[in-house]
Amino acid sequence: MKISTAGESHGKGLFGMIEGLPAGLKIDMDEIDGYLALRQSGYGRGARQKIEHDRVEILSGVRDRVTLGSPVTLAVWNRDYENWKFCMAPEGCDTSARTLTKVRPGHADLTGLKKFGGTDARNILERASARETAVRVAAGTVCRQLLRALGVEVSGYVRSVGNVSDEGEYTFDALSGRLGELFMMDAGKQAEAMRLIDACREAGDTCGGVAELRVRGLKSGFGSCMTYPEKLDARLASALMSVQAVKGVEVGLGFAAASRRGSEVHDEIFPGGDGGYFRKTNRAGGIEGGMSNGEEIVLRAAMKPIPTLMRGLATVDCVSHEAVRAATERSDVCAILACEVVLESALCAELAGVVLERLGADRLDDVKDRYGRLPQ
Ligand code: EPS
Repeated sequence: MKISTAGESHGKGLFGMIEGLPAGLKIDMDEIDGYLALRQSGYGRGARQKIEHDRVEILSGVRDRVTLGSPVTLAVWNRDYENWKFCMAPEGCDTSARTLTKVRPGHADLTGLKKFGGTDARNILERASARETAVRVAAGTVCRQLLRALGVEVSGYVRSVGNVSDEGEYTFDALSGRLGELFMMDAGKQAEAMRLIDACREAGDTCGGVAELRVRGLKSGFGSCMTYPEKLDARLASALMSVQAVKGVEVGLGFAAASRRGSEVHDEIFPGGDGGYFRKTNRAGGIEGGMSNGEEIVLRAAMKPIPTLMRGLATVDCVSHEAVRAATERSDVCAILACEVVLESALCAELAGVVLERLGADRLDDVKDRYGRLPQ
């Protein structure tokens, strides 16, 4: 399975193509729209989300809500394009309008200009913007539906916002109780996090956070210890790191494992009654030797603060070469909830690819049959 996306933040829309989905998968478009709406929500978001009401349109690969086995093309149209087509239209427009030359530290602006040429960072930021993640969520939700057909579920929550951190441990079932404003689990912590976001907004600043992702129901043996590119942890970390603003990924105990002794890290194995095995702990986060071991997969991803600060950091205007304050486009103060939704989607997409590589991808019934015959 291969997924590619296209589209600019203020262009006509965002587009995605999924190749290699099996025929026979029922597509729930309401669920896709539901995740698109979730991606737009969360405490600390900016004015753009009041303009957009993201919905998916399926352009190919699906007939009467069931996949055909042909490439599935998805579109999420930008309502804001109406306000931008004078300077964004592919058919011809005024490219001297809405230029961005006061490049933002931490954004793709300056490095993108060095790489692709020119002095208008609009040409860079339009694609680098996290607006692209709308169609990633649409494609990821299709993949979520494929995984669900096999009994594999993906969920997650927000563990921290800035320096407000929840050190609790939660069961997979408990995650359905994540709180609406920031997807945190603890109401007290979430109230504290909201106060932090308010303080950042007042100071013209931004803040990031950490999301925890979980996968339940994935059988053992996905990924491989035999070659580097097949290692499941490497593949999932790569998928999560590809999400805008993500700066770190942990699997299971992650960095904390390095400061503990082996006896406090590895999950001891016990004989199960039916000739199987069981563990009392899951510090490995469900992956050993680059393969799923049948336990829940546990991943964490750290999002940096968004680089568009309303107070503008020190920078250089790339036309005048004078020291200035960075451009201040409208901006989110904190988008950790949106990032969590995108991370779940990126995880669903990568996992669906891993599963189909092992089980084939012509007909969903065959995929289900083969999955059902695998050991736990
Ligand atoms: C985003 C849309 C963008 C930004 C944000 C995410 O809309 P606009 O640029 O029109 O305000 O709000 O993008 C960025 C964080 C960024 O750095 O570009 C969205 O839909 O998620």
